[in-house]
Amino acid sequence: MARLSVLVFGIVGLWTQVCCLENDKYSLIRIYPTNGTQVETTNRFQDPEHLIEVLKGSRGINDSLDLLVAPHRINYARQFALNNDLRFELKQKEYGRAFETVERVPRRRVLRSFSIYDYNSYTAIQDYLETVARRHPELVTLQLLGNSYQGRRVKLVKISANPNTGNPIVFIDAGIHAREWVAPAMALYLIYRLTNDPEAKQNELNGVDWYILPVVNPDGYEFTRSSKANRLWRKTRSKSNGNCFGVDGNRNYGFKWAVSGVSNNPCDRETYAGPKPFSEPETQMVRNVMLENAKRLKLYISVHSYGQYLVYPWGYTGDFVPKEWKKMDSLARSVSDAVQRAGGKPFRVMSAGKWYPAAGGSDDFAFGAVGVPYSYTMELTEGYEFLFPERLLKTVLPQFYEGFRVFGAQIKKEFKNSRSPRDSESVSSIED
Ligand code: 0X9
Ligand code: ZN
Repeated sequence: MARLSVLVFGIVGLWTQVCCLENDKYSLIRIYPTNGTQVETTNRFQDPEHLIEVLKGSRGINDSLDLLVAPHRINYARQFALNNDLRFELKQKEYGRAFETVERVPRRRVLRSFSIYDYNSYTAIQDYLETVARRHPELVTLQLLGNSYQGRRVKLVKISANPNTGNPIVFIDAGIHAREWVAPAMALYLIYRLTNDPEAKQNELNGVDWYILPVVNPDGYEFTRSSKANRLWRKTRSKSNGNCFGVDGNRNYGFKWAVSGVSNNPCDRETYAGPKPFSEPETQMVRNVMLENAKRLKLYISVHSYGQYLVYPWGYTGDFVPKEWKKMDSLARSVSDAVQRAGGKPFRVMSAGKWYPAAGGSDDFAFGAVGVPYSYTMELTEGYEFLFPERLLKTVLPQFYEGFRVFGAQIKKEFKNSRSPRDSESVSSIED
């Protein structure tokens, strides 16, 4: 009998760990810290009964801790807020149902053809990239970077009107965080416009090469598509010693690794930094692109969601900014203005660490270790969190594109034909 009850409780425990998001009856609760100590308190929150799932940690003062809570645990969460003098908000009852109202269920679209304004499967995305490369061989090359942890092939899209001139490079990646679907959608739209828009050849591609990696973390991306229960997964899918999965790719880069804003617990759903820097094949691939192109790489942008932020180094600390901060800040503000002129919402612009300090991000690595002069994390969309409605992609992607055009124009103005003698030597030796 004792053994049976252990078994039953074990199964129930396991069920609650893996299945809780499946339950449509769970509510979304938000808890708001209003000072630094409260931020730390909120981020220590844990439910001993495992009936509350932390969806998102607080990223700073007035940024909420988001919880998914079983109906009979709402009072536990409320009490936690009361005890710590935190604002409590029951944001949405039966949050699970929201998934179906804002996004179509992935399964239903298996047989549909690819659309740039849809959230597409990784396979459909790969097929699209191959098609683009076939249709525009004079502009596009695909470079196989390697395989993800689960063996998915990862390809870099290189768009260049003049691959041999040694143009400055803009490198954009997206989708390191699995649940942030709008980011890969943005990267694909960028590829679409740069290769289809006749104006792009005259402008964006004139003197600048664009390297785009639309889905850095395909295993995580496919996991979030596999069921409603997994929709809010953030990390990679590598397996650690215990029974826990994944590393936060944006805490895994080898610059000031793990000095702030990370978890050391592999079972933490959000910010586990990994067993060592660059433990993940996915972050290794991005690192390699940066290092191989270090000299020509002038702008790096990592696309994420949510909240409309455009932030620059340092991310690992909010105590100071690099001496070059003003240039990055003012370019970000011009980008934001362009998006606004196109009808979009403005970006909040600041250093990432002033927003909330978190080390091991790709933006800090690009700027601090590789020496890329302009480096950003771009957080897209406001108002829908991670479930940005597919039907709105048509509206926002073209607006954001106007921001990317401003980025490109600045890189062209500042770096076109400004190769150092060493740079031209290496270019001519390639041509030889
Ligand atoms: O925390 C992150 O990794 C990014 N936000 S997200 O909600 N998409 O997870 C922000 C990263 C900013 N950059 C650094 N802290 N280095
Ligand atoms: Zn992210």
